[in-house]
Amino acid sequence: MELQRTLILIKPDGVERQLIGSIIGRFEQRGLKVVGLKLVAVSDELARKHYAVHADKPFFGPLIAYITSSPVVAIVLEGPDAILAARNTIGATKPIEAAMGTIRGDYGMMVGRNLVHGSDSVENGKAEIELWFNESELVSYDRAIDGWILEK
Ligand code: DAT
Ligand code: MG
Repeated sequence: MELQRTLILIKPDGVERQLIGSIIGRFEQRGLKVVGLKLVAVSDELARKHYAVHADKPFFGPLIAYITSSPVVAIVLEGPDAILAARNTIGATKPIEAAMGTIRGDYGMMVGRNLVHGSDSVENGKAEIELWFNESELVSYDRAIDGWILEK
């Protein structure tokens, strides 16, 4: 197992439906550590950069409108195989197809309102974390001592 970081977004529907605590709780209960956390009013520019790989898809316009429609919670999670652990906690892209017990399976119905984003690879995770966070906004967790490394 590899210690990884992943970028999680609680999208506008999750924030509007007051599911922030429930959603973060799912990740915490699994054992993933929060090493970055903030509420962000997403600019059109940030949204377009984040979803650049989908720029030529028919759903790109609505996707950008959705992600900029109210604040999102941006989170960096760390843990063993964090990318896969988080993706499996989130569930399939289409909530209708997501397994019960996953965030999308338990809270959603529509692909355009699927509550959470999670990075899909280590490489994309690194790029997304760089896009959403400054280094100074992140902390490190030392599993050997089971404690935070705080730079003072
Ligand atoms: P995921 O968010 O599971 O990584 P993705 O990266 O393929 O899924 O797509 C990004 C977002 O775009 C997804 O969360 C919701 C939206 N989306 C994807 N496929 C869609 C579709 N067929 N119709 C409408 N929206 C879609
Ligand atoms: Mg994706």
